Amino acid sequence: MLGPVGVALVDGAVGLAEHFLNLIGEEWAPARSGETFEDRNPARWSELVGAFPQSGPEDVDAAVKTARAAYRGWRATPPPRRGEILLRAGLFLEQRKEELARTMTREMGKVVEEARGDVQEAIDMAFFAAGLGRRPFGEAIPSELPDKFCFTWREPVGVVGVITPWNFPVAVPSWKLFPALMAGNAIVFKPAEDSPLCGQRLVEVLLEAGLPPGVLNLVQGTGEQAGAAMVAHPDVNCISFTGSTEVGRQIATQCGRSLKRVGLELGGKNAIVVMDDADLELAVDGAVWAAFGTTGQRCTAASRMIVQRGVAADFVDALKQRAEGLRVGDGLQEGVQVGPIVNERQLRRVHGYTAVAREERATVLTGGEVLAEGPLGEGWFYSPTIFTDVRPEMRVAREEIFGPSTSVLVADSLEQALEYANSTVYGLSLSIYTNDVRRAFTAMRELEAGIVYVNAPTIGAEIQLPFGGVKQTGNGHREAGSTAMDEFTEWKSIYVDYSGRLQRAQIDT
Ligand code: UN1
Repeated sequence: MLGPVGVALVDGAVGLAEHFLNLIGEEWAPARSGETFEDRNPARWSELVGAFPQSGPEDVDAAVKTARAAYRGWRATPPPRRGEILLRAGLFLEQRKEELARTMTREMGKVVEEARGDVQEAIDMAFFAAGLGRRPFGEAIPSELPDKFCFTWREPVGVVGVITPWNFPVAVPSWKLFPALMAGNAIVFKPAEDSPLCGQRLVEVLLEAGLPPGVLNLVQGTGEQAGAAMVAHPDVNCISFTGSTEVGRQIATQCGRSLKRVGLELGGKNAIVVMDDADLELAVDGAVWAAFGTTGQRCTAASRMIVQRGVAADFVDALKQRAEGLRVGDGLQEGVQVGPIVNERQLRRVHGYTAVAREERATVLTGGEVLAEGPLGEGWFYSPTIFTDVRPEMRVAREEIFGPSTSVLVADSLEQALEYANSTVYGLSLSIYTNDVRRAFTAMRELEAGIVYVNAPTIGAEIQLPFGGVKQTGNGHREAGSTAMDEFTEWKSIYVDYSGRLQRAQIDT
């Protein structure tokens, strides 16, 4: 039995939990149904973070109507003014970085140092998005005809439904909320049910920074109820979703029927390629960080190591030693490097893949165990796990695990390593360690991914570059960077003819 002790006891004390609310316009309100769900600390499941509204279609409908009403005014607000609000939000986030990071660790488990990084990513995004308000919103383009002026302009899409995951509970929402707001959209925001408090804190910061009421509405709940209601709502113009490929596919199917715009950031099966000329110590450092950092719960996590045969044994030995030396525990404790898995379902899923690895006759070199001794028994912990003797066709080499488990594949050449790297349906982040400039540039060209790293691991994207993937990692959108507003804007092309006569394009010269 995986269940930690003490849950039943504390379940009895639910009435003592702090109750949080939705935000619809200016009003903080419970779900219409009155139902709630619990948010618990994955490192100590008996610890209740709070109870949150279990929202349904009625709550979503109220939020969408409110957003629609606020939209006109916000859309008419000059972009530099919108930017000033985002700038202030970034400054507030800076002030509250520590507090928010600790809330994050309690709520979803990542070690506090990484939680600080998560908040920092949102701060960076706030400052970046704020600056966009004073950057061009379009282009002046010459006309083929005299006395005719042409330009383009970005317009908001309207009401945007933002559905975000728990693994980057402040950073990922910031990639969506800040550019969508900068673009002049109104928003209904549903944070993941495993990180509702981080979502609420982010909303509070934006309100304090001066965002007019109604422009950003918060609806807590599950994907099945609140999320689905947003996707189905006829007056939501765009859905921006980060999560699993499976759910993304369902959302895209539904949005396709009504031709609703949809931006998807989905799964990954990222790999680090290590060539025999690489700096092996550097590669092992990168591998440990990308495979086990954030307990492997990143869409950019490296869950495959593709190592050239000549260095495979040394690499694997070093990786095993490092994995076994990692300190697993409560992310708020000093020195802990690997926090818990977010919830029991995910822990079972991760452990399930160890069984799959065994069935497929891979070797479980280290780890592969639910950790339940002493205080670890109070939460959802898993040992850093390495599978060896893995072939590219095995499920553990193809499917996203989203936990601290990584597979080592051995390749004979650069060509084979790149083929293995590209052999999944995903294409988010791929990396190569080599000191050979020819190999590096060949890899940059051939790797099928939205993000490629050379001599750095698969994690560590910075917000001023586009973020997103190819193949089934998404549907072509990129967040952040120069593309930040693309998902949330429509282009308008405007032609002004001041010649005073009819001028026919393509005909009159
Ligand atoms: C994610 O895993 O959803 O590059 C985002 C990185 C982070 C973002 C990860 N900056 O790993």
